[in-house]
Amino acid sequence: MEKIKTQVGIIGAGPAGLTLALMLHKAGIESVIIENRSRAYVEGRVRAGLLEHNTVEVFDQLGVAGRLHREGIVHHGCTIQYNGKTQRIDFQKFSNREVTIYGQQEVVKDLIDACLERGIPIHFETAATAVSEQENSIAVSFAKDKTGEKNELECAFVAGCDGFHGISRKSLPPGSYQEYRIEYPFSWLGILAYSKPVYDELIYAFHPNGFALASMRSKTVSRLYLQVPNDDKPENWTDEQVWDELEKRLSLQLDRGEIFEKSVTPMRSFMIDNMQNGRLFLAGDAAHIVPPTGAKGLNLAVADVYYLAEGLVDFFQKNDTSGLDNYTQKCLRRVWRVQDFSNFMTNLCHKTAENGSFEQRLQESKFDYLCISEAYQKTISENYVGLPFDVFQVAPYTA
Ligand code: RFL
Ligand code: PHB
Repeated sequence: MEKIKTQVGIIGAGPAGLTLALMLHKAGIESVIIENRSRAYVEGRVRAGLLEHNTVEVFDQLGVAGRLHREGIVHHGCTIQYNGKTQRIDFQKFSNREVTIYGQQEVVKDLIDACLERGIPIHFETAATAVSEQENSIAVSFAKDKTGEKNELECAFVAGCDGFHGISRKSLPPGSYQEYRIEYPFSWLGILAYSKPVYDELIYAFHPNGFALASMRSKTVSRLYLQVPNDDKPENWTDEQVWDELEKRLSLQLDRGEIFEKSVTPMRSFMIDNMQNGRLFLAGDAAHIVPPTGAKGLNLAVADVYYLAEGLVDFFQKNDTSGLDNYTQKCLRRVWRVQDFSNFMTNLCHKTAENGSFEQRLQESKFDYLCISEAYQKTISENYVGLPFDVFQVAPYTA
């Protein structure tokens, strides 16, 4: 049996776990990351693409944003479209902040490189199997894939950054949290294609056939999504059908290049209202999922670990536990804001009701109001670019 000791054990080498490890390292705090997948798998997983201003600032402070600034694409607005009518949301005018398009795979590659360069150990293909609190420490049991041998990581604290399907949330005592969940009756069919984006900024489009989103990864790679039924599969769609439907819903003629990735993602809102038990702290998708319409999941994961790192640094440097004590409350304020915004964007842009129904007319009226009201545009803008971290420093209320 292998036994490793460190100050903070981190389960999961996604954006949350990797960013936390780098923040702690900057403050001289040791950590070890345990990741059940291989490095190639984690670096190849296709997911998010849009980074908030806050997230880029964090990566700048950690000294990992060199390639991001060279290859990322800065956007100062986006377009919301309803039945072909468009309204631009001007981030610069309303929020004086911007967003950056840079694939999550690239973020993860940069973070892994930085961790390994800085001597932060990452154990790939190693699954955490249990978390157990001891008298003055906490231990993560882990198994190396092929041997099945039981090993232990002993730490002062554990950060559960192991995503929605991880073990950390399941390690919280039953009854110590309330769960909130919406399963939407639709999914996203997402493609990556060698196709020149014919649009400068993202387009979120409602169409009577359903939602479509036009995003990008570079000047030669487009990322596009279509609303599809929940039981739909990538193999149900030929490339030609995908392009036809995208062009129809976006009211655009696209560059029909080679599609090299096609997958279906279910849409859900999920969260628990407690992100800590004793020495175990949850962060990122382990504690909450948002539908991707607001482009918030990765950004929220980075916000969680920003607060968690603050609390851990205060503990190790000043023996001050207040940041850790308030961790859940600080995170939840932001999580609820992001849940509301992601749900709002989802309902605004997707086909959720029959065309011509009362609900669809209300949706149309929201879009109509959006075109008239700068106040409404500002509300969308400030949520979309991300509210600053310090806005959520103090818990506003106790439920
Ligand atoms: P992750 O990225 O899921 O990482 C968790 C890691 O934990 C590992 N793991 C374990 N390791 C050891 N032992 C175990 N028992 C383990 N169980 C799991 C996993 O292998 C994995 O490596 O969670 P994290 O770090 O919290 O990051 C969250 C983000 O990945 C996620 O929220 C975003 O991808 C969501 N998202 C978007 N977020 C944005 O901010 N902007 C976007 O534009 C955006 N677009 C998207 C998205 C997600 C999408 N999909 C596919 C869900 C678009 C899509 C289509
Ligand atoms: C993406 O580029 O993958 C992306 C962008 C914005 C979203 C969701 C996904 O809202």
